[in-house]
Amino acid sequence: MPTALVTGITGQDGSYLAELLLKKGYRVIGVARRSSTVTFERIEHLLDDITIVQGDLHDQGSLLAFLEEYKPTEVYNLAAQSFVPTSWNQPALTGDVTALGVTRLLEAVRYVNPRIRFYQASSSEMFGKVVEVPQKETTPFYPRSPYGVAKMYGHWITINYRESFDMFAVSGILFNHESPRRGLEFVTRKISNGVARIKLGLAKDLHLGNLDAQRDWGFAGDYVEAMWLMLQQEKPDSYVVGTGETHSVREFCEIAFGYLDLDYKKYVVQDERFYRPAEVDLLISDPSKARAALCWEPSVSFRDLVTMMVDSDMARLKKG
Ligand code: NAP
Ligand code: F7E
Repeated sequence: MPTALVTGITGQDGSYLAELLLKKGYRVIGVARRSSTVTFERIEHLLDDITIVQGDLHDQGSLLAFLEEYKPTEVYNLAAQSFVPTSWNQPALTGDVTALGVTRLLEAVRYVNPRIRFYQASSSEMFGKVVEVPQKETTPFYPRSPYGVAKMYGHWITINYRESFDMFAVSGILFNHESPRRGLEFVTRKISNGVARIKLGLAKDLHLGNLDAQRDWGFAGDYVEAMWLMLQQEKPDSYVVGTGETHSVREFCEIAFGYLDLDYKKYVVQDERFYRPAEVDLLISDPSKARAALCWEPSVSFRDLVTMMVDSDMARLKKG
């Protein structure tokens, strides 16, 4: 039975990846940081089948200890301070976890067993103020937030360890991916939850920032399959993963509200508090390399993603 270790197991992607790995017959070791409240909401249904170890990307010793104890053959580094606006409020923490944390984990892998296959969760936020449309593996980066800058460091240190130490270190440059398990502060889930609350009479309006920002949004369940595929290739590499389509926040609102027979213009309030000091206006992927090399295809359309998220929030709120 192969063993995979996943950091960020309590996050959106960690939960889908754990499900996928279990289905494929892996023993799954999930790294969770200590917290005074329970953070296992997304993986509660998996707790009998996975092993949770306490660790933190700030803490080198904890990373070494669980690699030595569980001897994984694959390590997926999904842990990060991943919310872009927080990265302006806590830029040093974001750099420490999202950038330097990658080095700590790579170092631990190098010392314990450099043959371990390593996945780094890189991000389309690195493209930022895009210099090429659509964006592919060779597109130069121009990050627009401390988060984007930190992810660039993580991306390059992964490539550097691949080249310096001949490690199987892979960087997946994933475009936005969403699901009913997305954190409530990200715009897609904020909208699906917001519209459901309005429909059920629990809220009167929804305050959002820039409605014109465009993103290449896919379904998270599809994207964890791409992560796994990257670690099954003959050689380590970097891959862009996205749908190749882009949609605005406004379009997301139109579909989400329209699906519940509401007109978003009557409920959405544009609120300066949710604008960013520097915006990423347009992201759209060219995922040709991943499609050809990994035979990876997204399975959920934009419209189905929006309605899936609205349905899920409606059902959850109705249950109380
Ligand atoms: P998420 O839901 O925010 O999950 C982040 C995970 O990191 C959580 O499990 C969190 O634990 C953990 N974490 C935070 N700080 C940590 C620390 N110091 N030590 C150990 N664990 C820590 O993010 P996601 O959407 O699943 O994304 C997974 C990864 O992909 C992240 O690295 C993200 O930056 C990257 N990414 C995401 C997207 C996307 O669209 N979702 C696109 C490209 C790249 P707690 O539960 O304790 O907070
Ligand atoms: O914002 C606009 C906002 O916070 C998307 C992370 O997973 O994907 C995510 O980062 C867009 C931005 O995601 C609100 O200005 C408008 O243009 O959902 P988001 P993000 O910043 O794209 C990348 C790939 C990652 O790697 C990150 O970890 O929506 N927007 N109004 C808003 N955004 C939020 N959050 N809230 C609003 O009210």
